[in-house]
Amino acid sequence: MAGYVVVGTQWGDEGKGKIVDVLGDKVDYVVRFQGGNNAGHTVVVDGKKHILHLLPSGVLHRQSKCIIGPGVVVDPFVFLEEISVIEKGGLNTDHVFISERAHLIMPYHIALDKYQEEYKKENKVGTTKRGIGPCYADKFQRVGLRVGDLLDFETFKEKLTFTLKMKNDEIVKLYGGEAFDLDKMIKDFDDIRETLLPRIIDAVEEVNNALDDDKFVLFEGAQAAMLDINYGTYPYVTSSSPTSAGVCAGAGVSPKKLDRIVGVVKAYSTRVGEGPFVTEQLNEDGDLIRSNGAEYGATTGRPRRCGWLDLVVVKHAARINGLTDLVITKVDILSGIKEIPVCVGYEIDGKVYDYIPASVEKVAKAKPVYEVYPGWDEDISKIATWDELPENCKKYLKKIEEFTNTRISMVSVGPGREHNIYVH
Ligand code: 2SA
Ligand code: GDP
Ligand code: MG
Repeated sequence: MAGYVVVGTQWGDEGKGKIVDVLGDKVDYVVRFQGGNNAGHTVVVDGKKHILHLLPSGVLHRQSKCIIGPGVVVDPFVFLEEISVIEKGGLNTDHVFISERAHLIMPYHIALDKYQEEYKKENKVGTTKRGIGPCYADKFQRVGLRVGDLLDFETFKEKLTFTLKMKNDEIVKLYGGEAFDLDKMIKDFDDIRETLLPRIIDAVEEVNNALDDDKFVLFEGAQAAMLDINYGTYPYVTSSSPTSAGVCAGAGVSPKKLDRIVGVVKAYSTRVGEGPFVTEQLNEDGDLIRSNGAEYGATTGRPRRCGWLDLVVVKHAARINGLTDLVITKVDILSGIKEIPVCVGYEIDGKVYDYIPASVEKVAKAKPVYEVYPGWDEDISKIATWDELPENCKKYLKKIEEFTNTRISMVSVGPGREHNIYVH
């Protein structure tokens, strides 16, 4: 039995998609457990770029079963669109399934995401506007519709009739928006229902049986620790738990079944959306990282905010996830930078913290305490072994291991499947 978890340790976009794909030729199952099509996971195969939003990044490997798990929120129209793009690219998608328990992102969730962001004005979160927050809110308010409801369309219609009235009231009365038409929505779902039905499964049974049968199951996180609803910079977070604990809740598996918990760390920091970002570089250093690293949102195209590596953040992620391994990505992007600062503490009102305070107001006031590392000039993107890496690059990586007390098992030096250095 092997249960592996791959999670983001910063604010997302660390390269989780690439890492899942690299492991993908060995795994039997790839399971998403939280989030939805807010994710943008980029996989580059033979120079061709695939951006996955809802489908697990294992989808390009025919042998692994890909499961959209119970804790995911599913926009069924986006799902079918993504399936169609993959199939048009000549790949098969018969191995992709959705949990009965996953919640449906409905058209009114997408509308509400937009209305709520506009209403909040300067307090907006900077969401991807894919309906994620409103869908999770309905789940917890216990008025959500689930993928499994589509199996019995009469019940689906009854539930939708009740919920849509409630949602239309909010849209019209609070936001002055236009009400959604019930009959049209029923027809739109009826049109796609038959196509979806063969893919709807009891994922809790399937995944637990697979683990019991000694299969290799990879749980693919979306977003990251600092966007976690409980442990991120609340309220500038997403609405789910992108951590190893989220795997247990969102895939229905015991923590005892998780053998390795791999945290993906980008060699510098980026953030999309609002919220504090202690090492942000609003200057030519930040611009250089953005252009060299092509740091633009894989879902929305938004320019990502860029800054130096924040080890206080990565240590927080190591702790709350119980990371067993680190994978460091985009180390190649730092080549040519003369001196590379690394944040090892937060100074807040005269006190130095080596952990993330709970209060977002405190984090917003934090001044980074930096250690500066000498850079390297060499292009490292063709390097295949640890020994060949420039000495200064090794020192930089060793600092990450030492500060987080977690071993590095892989270093990624380019976007392709072949750009990896295996360390242990
Ligand atoms: P949401 O839409 O409710 O989940 O937004 C809440 C916050 O979570 C952030 N978030 C993300 N941050 C980084 N990457 C994400 N995926 C895309 C990508 C983002 C994009 O791969 O680049 O294209 O803009 C992602 N998804 C959610 C979001 O920015 C809010 O701060
Ligand atoms: P994810 O959301 O964590 O899967 O990450 P994204 O796909 O949103 O963003 C990561 C970007 O960096 C993608 O364009 C990847 O192709 C690219 N990438 C991943 N690893 C590396 C690497 O080691 N070096 C370089 N240069 N690019 C990488
Ligand atoms: Mg991404």
